[in-house]
Amino acid sequence: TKPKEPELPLFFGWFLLPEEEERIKCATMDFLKTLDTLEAFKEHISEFTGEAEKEVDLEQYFQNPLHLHCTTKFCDYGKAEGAKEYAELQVVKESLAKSDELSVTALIVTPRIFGARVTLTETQMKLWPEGEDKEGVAPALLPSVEALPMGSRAHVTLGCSAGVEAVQTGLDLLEILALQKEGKEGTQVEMDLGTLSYLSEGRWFLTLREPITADTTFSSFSD
Ligand code: 2AM
Repeated sequence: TKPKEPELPLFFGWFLLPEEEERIKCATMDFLKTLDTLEAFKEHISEFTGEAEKEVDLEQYFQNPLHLHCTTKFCDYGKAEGAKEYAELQVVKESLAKSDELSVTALIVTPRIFGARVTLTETQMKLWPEGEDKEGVAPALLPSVEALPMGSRAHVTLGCSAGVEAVQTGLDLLEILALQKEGKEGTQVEMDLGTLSYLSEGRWFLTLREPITADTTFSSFSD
C-alpha cells in the first residue's frame, strides 16, 4: 500500500500571540469608536445603514474573528490550487512554528469588513505565494491589481459584518489600493493614529503615523 499523503490544512499564516491579540484588538477598537463619531463618517452613514440619519455602532457592527492572523496561503484542505506545492516549499517547512514580527501600516473599514493592512518584509515575502494577490479578484479589477506590488493583499481581518466571509477583507483592501493609485481619494481627516481617507461607497482607509507591530508565529490551521 502507498504511504498516506500528509493532509493539507485549511490555511497557513502568521498567528498573533494571545497577548498581542488583546493589544491589537484594544487599539483598533478605539479607532472604530472614534470613527463612528466623526462628522465625515456620519455624512456617509447610509452606506452602512441603508438610510441617512440612522446611527451605527461600529463595535457592534463587526463580529470578531476567533484568532487574529495574516493568511499566506488558503489551502482549503488541498482543494485550493497550488496548496500542495505551497506546503512542500522548503521555506514553508522551515518557517513552521517560528516567531516573526508583523508590521501593520494601515486600517481599513468598509460596510463589509474591518481589517489591518500588513506590510511584509523581504523575508516574509518568501512565504507569500506567487499569484495569490489576484486569487478571486473580479475580472474588471484584475489589471489594477496586477499593477500593485506583490504582497499588497497581506492583511489581518479584524471583523466582518453579518453574513460576510473573511476572504472579503483582502478583496476590499485591493480595491482601496487600486482606487488610491488612480488618485481617487476624497475627504481626508487627521486623527491621532494617522490620516483617514474616504474612497467612496463606504470605504475608509487610515494610514498609520507609526506602524503597529505584532509578534506572531507562522503556522498552519485546520478547523
Ligand atoms: P482572511 O485571510 O481574509 O481572514 C479561513 O477561512 C481563513 O482563510 C480566513 O482567514 C480567510 O480570510 C482565509 N480565506 C478564506 N477563503 C479564502 C480564499 N478563497 N482566498 C484567500 N483566503 C481565504
